[in-house]
Amino acid sequence: MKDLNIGLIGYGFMGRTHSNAFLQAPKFFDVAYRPVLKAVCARNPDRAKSFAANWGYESVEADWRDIVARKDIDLIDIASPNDTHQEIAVAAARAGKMVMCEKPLGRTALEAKAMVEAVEAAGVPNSVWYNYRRVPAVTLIKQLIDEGKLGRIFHYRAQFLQDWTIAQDLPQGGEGLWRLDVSVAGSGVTGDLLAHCIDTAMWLNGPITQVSAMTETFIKERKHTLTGKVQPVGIDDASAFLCRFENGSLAIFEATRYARGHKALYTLEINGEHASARWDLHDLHRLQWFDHKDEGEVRGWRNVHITDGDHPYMKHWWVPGLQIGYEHTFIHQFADFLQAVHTGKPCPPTFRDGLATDYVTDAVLASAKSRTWVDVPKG
Ligand code: SOE
Repeated sequence: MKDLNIGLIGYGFMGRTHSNAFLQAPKFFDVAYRPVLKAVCARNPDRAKSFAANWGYESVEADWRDIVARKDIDLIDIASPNDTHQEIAVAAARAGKMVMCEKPLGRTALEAKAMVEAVEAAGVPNSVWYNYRRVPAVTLIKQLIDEGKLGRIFHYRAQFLQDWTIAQDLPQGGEGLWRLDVSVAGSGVTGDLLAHCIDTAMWLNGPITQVSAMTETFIKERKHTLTGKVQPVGIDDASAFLCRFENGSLAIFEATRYARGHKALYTLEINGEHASARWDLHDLHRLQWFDHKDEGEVRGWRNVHITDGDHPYMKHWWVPGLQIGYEHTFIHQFADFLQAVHTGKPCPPTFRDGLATDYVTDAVLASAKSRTWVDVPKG
């Protein structure tokens, strides 16, 4: 089996989910490559060293340019804050490396476009970690739609609700809180949470053509961790939009970090002519399914436990009835990525798919600002 040498940039929450995927994928899936955790790069050398020791990275680099320049690295994985994505991805592609990147691809579609051009010009495998596509129940919804089980689609709705930024005295910026600093994150919940909902939605239901949005920043000033000064908050704390899909269906999306009591409640529902499907991240191994063809007497919403061997990805795990969780979505994506590299096929969501999502998030922010409907540019 050939080695596939990985250089990881960033060691936060996402660095951990990705590292776990690199280690687990070959243990559960038949893959053509042996992932080798060659190097990790991060700003804090002591933390980088202990991260490397914990996950089994062979070496530590202080500057991402040194990892990109290394001849013994095949894949650059970007798990660092959003403001670093473009520069690293473009340099990695130019150096002929495969590139995987945390979502959102760029802080703006303009950044994402440069990244798409770089990977496509270099012809290197690429993928964006929109992991929720690979929850087995969500993958199953995609299969059911593709099989025509829902028929014509009328509605799509999605929410991603959190409550971790309600405290007035929570600072912005720095490690762990860069998501609150607009210069680093690019936007607030639009790029962080709605982007997930949009990626899944366009995968399931096709392109979004027009949006009408509203956003709000509830806490206008926060102390900045790096400067120690109280500074204006530039991110959107809450974001909601209506939209139209190319297939004629209508949708409503909402994301917030101010929904007291909700920690990471991603829900989606799609309503078709014949059937409807619903999914909830807090119960991620279940598909809620309504089929109008069922006999009237027993017709109703079914709650299907997606743990059987014939459900997507599940034959690779335990035995029917035993469920899997959040971390497995990353393992699935990495196993699919290795298979795609082996067969020379793309591993969606590719950077081009990530750009399509960034076009929508840009349009959402533009619409909220202008208080008008905004057309989404075609990829
Ligand atoms: C934010 O809290 C966050 O960690 C996102 O950045 C992730 O993408 C999402 O999956 C969970 O929430």
